[in-house]
Amino acid sequence: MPNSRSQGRGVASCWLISMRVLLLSTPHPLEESPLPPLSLAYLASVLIKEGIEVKILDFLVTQYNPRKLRRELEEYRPQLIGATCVTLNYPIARRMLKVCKDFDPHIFTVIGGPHVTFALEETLLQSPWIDAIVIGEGERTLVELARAVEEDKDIRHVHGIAFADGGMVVKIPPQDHIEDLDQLPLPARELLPMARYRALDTPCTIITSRGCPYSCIFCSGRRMFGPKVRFRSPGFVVDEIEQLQRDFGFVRINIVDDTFTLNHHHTQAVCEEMLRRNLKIKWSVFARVDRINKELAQLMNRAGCEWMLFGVESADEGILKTIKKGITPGEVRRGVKIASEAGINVFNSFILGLPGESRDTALKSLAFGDELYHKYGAKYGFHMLSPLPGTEIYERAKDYGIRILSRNWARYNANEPITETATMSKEMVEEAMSIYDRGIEAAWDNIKSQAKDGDAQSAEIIEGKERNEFVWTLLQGDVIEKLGGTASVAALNDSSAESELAHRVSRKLGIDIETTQRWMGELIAKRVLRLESRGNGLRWQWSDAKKLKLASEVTPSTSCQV
Ligand code: B12
Repeated sequence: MPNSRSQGRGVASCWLISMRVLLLSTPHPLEESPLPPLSLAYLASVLIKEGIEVKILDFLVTQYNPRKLRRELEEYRPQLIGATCVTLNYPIARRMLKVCKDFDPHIFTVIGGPHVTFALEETLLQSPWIDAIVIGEGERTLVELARAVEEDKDIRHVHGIAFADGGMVVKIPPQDHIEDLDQLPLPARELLPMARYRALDTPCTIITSRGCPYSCIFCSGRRMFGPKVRFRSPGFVVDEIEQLQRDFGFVRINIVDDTFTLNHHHTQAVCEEMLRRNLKIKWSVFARVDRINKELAQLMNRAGCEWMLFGVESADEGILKTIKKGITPGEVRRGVKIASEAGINVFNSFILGLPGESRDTALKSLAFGDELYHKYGAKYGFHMLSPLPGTEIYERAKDYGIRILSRNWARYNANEPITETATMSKEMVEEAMSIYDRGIEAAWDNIKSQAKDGDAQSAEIIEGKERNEFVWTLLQGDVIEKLGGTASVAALNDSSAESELAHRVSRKLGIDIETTQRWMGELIAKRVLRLESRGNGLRWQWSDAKKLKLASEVTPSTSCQV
């Protein structure tokens, strides 16, 4: 059994002293487009429903360093800590949990998400400070686990976990999937620093179904949430969208279902409900080229669908067959045409380095992306194959002729070559990628020169990018937290306080004062940044909702058992 379990904790058996859970999101770079972590918001919501106290430390949009984490632990004193990660930020997640365990060996540490679910042995045996992995869908399991830890019970009774015991990994039988997703409370986004995401202008994530019936060999989706797709009721989905608009001020939504257009009846019902309530919100979805038709695309467009992302993966029919994608280039042309003619922006996503890839097939894919761009205005992106744990391509790499060159998970970011095929070396993958990159650079140079020639739209694109990098620096450095204190004299009127802050930020970041003032002014006008009284003084703050939801604020579902 893990160490902390056998040592026991004096307070655990009395629920008068509430169980405290801390959830951690793991940093990743701006290029990976940070979005509010839905996983943690869902996990927090079910814990709260059970009367368990929860706090989320979201290190995607706040500064992470071990000292800061230790300070938070000192203040919050959690009994259980859960971290989420994907493959590329797993190395940071495990180090964060080590900081927690070193801080207090009695804290029960747990990790979940699509990487560790399929890397049980390695995770547990190489990180003895991780007490358990929650496998797959996490809500039910985490509640059971938190109860077991709270009551000092044997965690062997908790379905859906794995832990190390005497150098062996014990895997407890899986938890049933949540059949009726409507039973889940709304994600507890009020515990997330949502104002920071709004400052970054990201869309807000929402999910309307879980599960995927397809068996693409490069994706672990089907095994993560099961092949049977479970749908939320359209009414609840749209209630949530309304809440995102009303309570959090989002104007764009990213629907993160594996395939939002899988079941047309469901897609149609969600769109019709949005139209019935006259929601003015823009949204994007992941879809499949073979799961779209003209009527549906037109309805989606009317309901606010702005972007549709298709996984095209390759232009080569043979490769598409090998990877079990179940689509043909002909279907891609048809799907892209339908969506774009309906007025939806299309983004086609390709993968370089798939089984059977050669210079010819890679060039064919690059040309295909270009063709669809010129015909339909469809944007496109290329990633390099990352053979992720839990995927068939990872487990049967040899059979597929894939040579895996690196086991450093941090490199599994799909932006560097970590595999080769018999006909496509790492260098050739890089070379094909550089053709794509050169295209992007040329497009960017074009925007810059148009901006120079006075084109307002191009200038706004450039300014938008720079503004976003500025906001990202503010967030990543906790700059407002460090510089936001205001001398009371200056704070007598808001505009002098604003100017004082802008000067400090300008000096700190080395950005000219006019630009800093303009960008800070925009954040203040958007109300994501505001002046608040703190103790005797005033302080600039991100306008986040309250961070801590106490168990006492919700109906307790249990009582003290002393
Ligand atoms: C939205 C999304 C993104 C967004 C935002 C990611 C984010 N951090 O929120 C963006 C566009 C930025 C993105 C980027 C990338 N993504 Co992405 N993304 C998704 C997507 C579509 C939805 C994620 C989501 O919100 N799901 C809904 C929630 C409820 O599910 P969940 O996150 O899995 O959480 C549940 C369980 O995993 C578990 N759980 C998770 N964490 C924890 C923690 C604890 C303590 C516990 C107990 C349980 C638990 O319980 C949760 C509730 O049931 C998923 C596919 C999918 N359908 O999940 C891919 C997915 C997560 N992405 C994936 C990948 C590969 C990437 C990229 C590497 C892509 C790239 N560069 O090409 C980058 C990596 C960026 C990063 N570091 O996150 C893979 C991850 C596989 C892996 N092993 O890493 C997925 C699974 C897609 C796939 N099937 O291949 N992604």
